[in-house]
Amino acid sequence: MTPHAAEKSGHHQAKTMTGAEIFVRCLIEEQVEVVFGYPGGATIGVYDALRDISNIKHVLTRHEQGATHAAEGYSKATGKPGVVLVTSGPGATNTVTGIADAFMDSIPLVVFTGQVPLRLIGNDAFQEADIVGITRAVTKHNYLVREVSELARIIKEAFHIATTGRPGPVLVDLPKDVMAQKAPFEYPREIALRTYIPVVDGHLKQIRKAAELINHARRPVLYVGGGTILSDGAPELTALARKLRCPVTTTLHGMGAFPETDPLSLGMLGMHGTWYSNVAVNYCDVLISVGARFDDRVTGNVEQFAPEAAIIHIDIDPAAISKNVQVDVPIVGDVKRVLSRLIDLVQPLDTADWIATIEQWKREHPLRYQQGEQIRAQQVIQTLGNVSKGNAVVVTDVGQHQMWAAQFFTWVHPRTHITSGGLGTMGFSLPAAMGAAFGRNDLPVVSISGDGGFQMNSQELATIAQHKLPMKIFIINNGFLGMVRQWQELFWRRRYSQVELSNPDFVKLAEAFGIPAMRATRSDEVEPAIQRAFAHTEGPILLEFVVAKEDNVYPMIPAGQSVHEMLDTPEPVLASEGKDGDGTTVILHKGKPIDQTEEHHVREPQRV
Ligand SMILES: Cc1ncc(C[n+]2csc(CCOP(=O)(O)OP(=O)(O)O)c2C)c(N)n1
Ligand SMILES: [Mg+2]
Repeated sequence: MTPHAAEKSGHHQAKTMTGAEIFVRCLIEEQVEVVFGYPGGATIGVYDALRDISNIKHVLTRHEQGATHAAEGYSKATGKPGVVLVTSGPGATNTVTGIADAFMDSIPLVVFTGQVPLRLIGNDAFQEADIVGITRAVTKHNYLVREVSELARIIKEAFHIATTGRPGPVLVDLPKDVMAQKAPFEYPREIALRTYIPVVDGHLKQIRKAAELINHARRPVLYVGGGTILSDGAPELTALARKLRCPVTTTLHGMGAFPETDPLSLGMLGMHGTWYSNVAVNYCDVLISVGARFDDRVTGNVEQFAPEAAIIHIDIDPAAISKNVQVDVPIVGDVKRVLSRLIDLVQPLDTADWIATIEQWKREHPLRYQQGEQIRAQQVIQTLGNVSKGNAVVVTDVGQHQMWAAQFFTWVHPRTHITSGGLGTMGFSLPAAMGAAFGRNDLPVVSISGDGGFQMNSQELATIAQHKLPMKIFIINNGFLGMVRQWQELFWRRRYSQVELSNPDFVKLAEAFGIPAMRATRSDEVEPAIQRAFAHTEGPILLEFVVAKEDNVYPMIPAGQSVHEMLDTPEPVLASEGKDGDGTTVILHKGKPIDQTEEHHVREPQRV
């Protein structure tokens, strides 16, 4: 039989069913386990078809934004695509922030939206929104299904496009009448997209060029982004760094790709990165960028970023190459595959001098904070790291607490750090952590929000309580939109404008949802509270930490500036963790104490 004839006869045998039934069958074919959604008039038929399906769990969130962020968290924690189903009009527009967030952070989502019947489209029908038009700029691709006979092919393509190449969100708009029409169902086995064929194997000539550069490096740095984790390339990256003896700095999304317990780790770079990672990038002679995109929060002033370095850039997305920073050796391909080839072509390097210089910088400029009776957010995060030993999925929101979490937790595993990096969406953490908790039960899931961001999606406490998800929900309450307050303090002469918050009683709020909750207000209450939260495994628990109101995140490279304008932590680096005159203690993070008699200036590395 010719393939064509086989297809034809297949169609003859295929069972005829409604669009709604086809939709459900397609999800089963894609092995979708969880759908986050919210029903409405335009999707009532689809929800009817979902009702009797037991192998797909539908999670009814309390807001469509919650559904989209939950799907993102689920995807980031598991590596599987996140699936969302909402109704037309407001249901669809409520997903836009989450879709834009997933687009910026390359998260594979397939978002299904209900739509008014085809003949009403463009008529300002009740609950009509042109969601395909609205989301064009924030989706990797989107579809309006016009014929029920196209539905299965479109769904197959949507999952393929979302999950391959540089991952991203794909939206499929489902008109109500199309979903009621009938067609024979057969799930396509092949994808035929002539204009979409991502390159996964890097060009061997380019990989050889990169190896040549690396083999002559004296001061190399690996600059590692989220693409490394998305490609499951963390083991290859770690092996490469150790073979080369090359220091590793990660972006906000790269954290977990390389264990921070390794002496080669420099922690995060960029605006709120460690002092020594930014200085190392400034002096490096070869910068190996792996699945990172030279975001402005990393580079600051691009003219002065890694000024002495030849730059190698490994990325699956050809559009990301030389977009922000001109690179010397681009390699388009999947990080995991490119690294596994590169590793055989490079030799161990003599980086002993370089590493000794960096060690000195680490001693002189560690991450640190001064601890008194009042709680500081840094203490909460560091204690969480110690109690969990890095064995937790930590989902942060946006603001100061997000940066402190990046700095003061010790990240060791890929897919344990989840945050909104590209879009910077307040309100992300609670629903994203909820999604992660639906996908993972091997590790505890911790949501950390500021008092501002928590209130943006706190309605999801109801979903969390309903499903008794064993989540630990932390609120870092500083009574301020802290990050904006910090900028107003530092760059707007402390003219505070609309940054002070009058908050509800978060403990009572949690209790109203049936979630046990505790408040800590003194530094000696932090560890016991976190211990208690980790001992509580039956359902969710919420902890509110009342922290210093006006505290700043350091180091800081002001926006658009360079490493030369970096503000280090103003607090002293003491020789030991002793009590200071004012009853406070200086606590270092991942840094060894130094002898205070040493001079404090940037030691320039020897150039060879
Ligand atoms: C949806 C949204 N609106 C506004 C902002 C701008 N913004 C960035 S950080 C921040 C303050 C966050 O305050 P909070 O949640 O209390 O966290 P904190 O900085 O105090 O830790 C604001 C308003 C944003 N990132 N997202
Ligand atoms: Mg706050």
